[in-house]
Amino acid sequence: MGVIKDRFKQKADEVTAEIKELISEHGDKKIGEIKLSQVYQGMRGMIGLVTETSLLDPQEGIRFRGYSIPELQQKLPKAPGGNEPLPEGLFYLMLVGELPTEEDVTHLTSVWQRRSHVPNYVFDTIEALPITAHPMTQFVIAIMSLQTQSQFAKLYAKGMNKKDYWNAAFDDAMDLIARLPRIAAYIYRRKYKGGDHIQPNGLLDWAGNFAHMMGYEDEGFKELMRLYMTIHSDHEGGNVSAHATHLVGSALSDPYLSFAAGMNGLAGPLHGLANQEVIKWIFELRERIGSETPTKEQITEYVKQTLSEGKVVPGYGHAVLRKTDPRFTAQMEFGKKHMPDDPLVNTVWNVYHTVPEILSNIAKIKNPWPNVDAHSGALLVHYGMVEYEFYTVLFGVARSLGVLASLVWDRALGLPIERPKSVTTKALLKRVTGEAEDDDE
Ligand code: HAX
Repeated sequence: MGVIKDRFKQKADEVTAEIKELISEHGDKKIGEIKLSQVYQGMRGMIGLVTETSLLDPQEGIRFRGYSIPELQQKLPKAPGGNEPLPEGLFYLMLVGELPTEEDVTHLTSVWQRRSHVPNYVFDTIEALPITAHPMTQFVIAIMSLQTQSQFAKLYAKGMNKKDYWNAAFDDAMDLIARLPRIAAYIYRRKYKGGDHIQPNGLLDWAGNFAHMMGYEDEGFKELMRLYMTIHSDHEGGNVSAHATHLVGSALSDPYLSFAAGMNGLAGPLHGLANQEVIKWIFELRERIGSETPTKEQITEYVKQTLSEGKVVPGYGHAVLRKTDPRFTAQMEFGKKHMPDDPLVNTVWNVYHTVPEILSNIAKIKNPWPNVDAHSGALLVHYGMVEYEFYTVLFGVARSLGVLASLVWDRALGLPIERPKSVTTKALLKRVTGEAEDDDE
């Protein structure tokens, strides 16, 4: 067994014992009540699943295994000469539950390098799609074609003992994470750079190599990718991409099938696709006013028009957060350090100084503050990545770190198939009024 796998197994055994004891001592205790409105409103606030890798506080934002983003920036190993955390370190932290050493991170980089070979038929599958296909469609289909490599599926077909599920899930997760940057970079170069592909550089870290394969050699862009991959990796378990991965995995669908399900969810405009929508929305504003530097008044008018057309203001609002997303703040800090005078980045900041006041005056909107997607695109454009339809693929590569670490935990903890109870409106009515209905639900 590899070093990381060994450490994971030891930790998983400890946590399994803790959970067994917790359930046996406190299994009958109530941890909350469910209101009828929550049943209709996307189960908001309902505690219904366990995710060990990160926890989201509405006021403070995300903590990964207890660490905030600024803490991660301080404590996780960095690339030589760099300031941003290496995503390898965050993956180790989420998986093993402890901060990694420099050596652990170097080891993980080389493990992923070793596992990163993508079979040619995956590229052929991508090539079979029209070039106009959305990058997220190409990404999901490529992941599905790679599913033929699943160890979990092969071993299950042979008759795997349930005690070994975690082991096969672990190997699939590592292989998939190692290969995703190559696939994503291939899609980028195919769609936007005339199919002029770039071979991996075996000396670079996971995110640095990803930047290189997409054709971005600027050290600033590599640092951005390290930060980007870290802050987009996980946001506890209830968001659509994490929950979809977990849900599909609970049927013992292998990690490739489960992750593809999560990516289909990430491709929705209320979730990960919001990052492309933000830049599209700002580009449209610039085009409309014929200027790269919209004033506060022009932004106000544009926001009001967006709302009057029954559309959402992309990058603003959140199902759980009630303050500015610390992932937005981390990107703003990056912008202040590397590109304080960039006009698009400044527009993002002006939007930030304009939108919350307008949204706060709309009673139904629970959170007027920016989320992660409000900022990311402007940083990418600064380095020349203007093809905003590709942005959600970057998010998807990053998200693999959290949801796949969680999926390995799911199998190690022996979590069962997920199957909440659904009811009809008539059944609910009967439950709350006590009145029997004539026709059964
Ligand atoms: N602009 C306009 N209206 C908004 C809004 C926004 N930014 N945010 C919320 N609202 C509206 C909702 O559409 C909803 O209206 P209806 O009742 O008419 O349907 C109402 O306000 C109540 O919504 P809420 O309770 O405040 O928010 P939800 O938990 O239902 O939804 C969303 C959270 C993130 C989906 C929502 O804020 C939104 O659509 N934001 C814009 C899209 C976006 O940025 N998504 C990315 C979120 C972060 C993420 O997942 N990144 O990947």
